[in-house]
Amino acid sequence: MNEKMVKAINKQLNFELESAHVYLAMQNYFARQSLSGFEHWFNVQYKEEVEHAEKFMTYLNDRGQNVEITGFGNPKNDFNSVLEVLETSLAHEKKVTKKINELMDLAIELNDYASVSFLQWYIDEQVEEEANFSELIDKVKMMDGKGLYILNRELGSRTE
Ligand code: OFO
Repeated sequence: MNEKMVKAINKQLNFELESAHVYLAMQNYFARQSLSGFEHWFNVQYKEEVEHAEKFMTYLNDRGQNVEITGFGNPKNDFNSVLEVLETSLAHEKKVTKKINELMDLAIELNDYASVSFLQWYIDEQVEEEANFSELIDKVKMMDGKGLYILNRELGSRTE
C-alpha cells in the first residue's frame, strides 16, 4: 500500500476513536440531565464509532500495514441544551464526512482500487450519520417539554 494512504487511514481511525469520546462525553451529559433515552442513544453512537475505528484497523491489518494509535484532544463535556448537543454532533459529522471524502479522493488519485471499494462503506455511512442528527434536530425544534419526554422514550429503543 502507498505510505500516504496508510498514514491517512491511520489518522482517520484515530479520529473515529476521538469521535467515540465526543459521544461518550455527550452520553454522560444526558445521564446528568436524567434523559436516559438520549443517554442510551449516545451510548449506541459511541459504540458505533469504536466499530468504525475497528473496521479501519482490520483493513490495515488485512493489507499487512501497521496500525498506529495516537492520543487526541479532550472532548466537550458541558452543554447548555439538548439542541446544542445535537447541533455540535451534526457539525462533527460534517467534519467526518469531509475527511472521508478526502480519503476517497486520495484512494482514487493513487489508483488504490481496494481502498476505493473499502471506503465506499464509509461514504454511505456518513449519509446516515448526518441524516440521523438532522432528523433529531428537526424533532427537538418542533417540540415542547412534553415532546422531549416522548422523544427520550423513543431513543431508548435504539439498537444500531
Ligand atoms: Fe464514524 O461516523 Fe460518526 O463520527
